[in-house]
Amino acid sequence: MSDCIFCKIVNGEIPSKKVYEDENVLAFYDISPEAPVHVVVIPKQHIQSVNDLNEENLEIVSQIFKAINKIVIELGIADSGYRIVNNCGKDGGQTVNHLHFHLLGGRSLNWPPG
Ligand code: IU
Repeated sequence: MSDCIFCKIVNGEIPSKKVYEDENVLAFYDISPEAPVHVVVIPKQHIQSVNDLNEENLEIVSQIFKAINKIVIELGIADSGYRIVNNCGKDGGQTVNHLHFHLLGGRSLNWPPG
């Protein structure tokens, strides 16, 4: 999608600090980190939100979680623990309409979120 900021990050129009990349998945450091480790993990394909997952594209979620498994080891938070967050839609706090998972760690996280 030409006006999607995360699509622009995928195609290199907007720079990002990449943490992980494969054919279908990209992970980069969040520009406004909420924890010592705050990575955004996205499909390269434009999918607006969890609401838009379907039989055709659902495999990407498995690929994203496989990537997260590698990233948490690489960043040294696999054993201490971390949180994966997806915000969906307006009330869910989604501000960028390209499916993404926040990976947060590096400190003890509070629960419940606001
Ligand atoms: P949200 O779940 O849609 O609210 O998360 C969007 C995240 O994307 C948010 O944490 C932003 O700080 C982050 N982000 C970014 O890392 N780089 C950008 O250019 C933009 C947003 I715009």
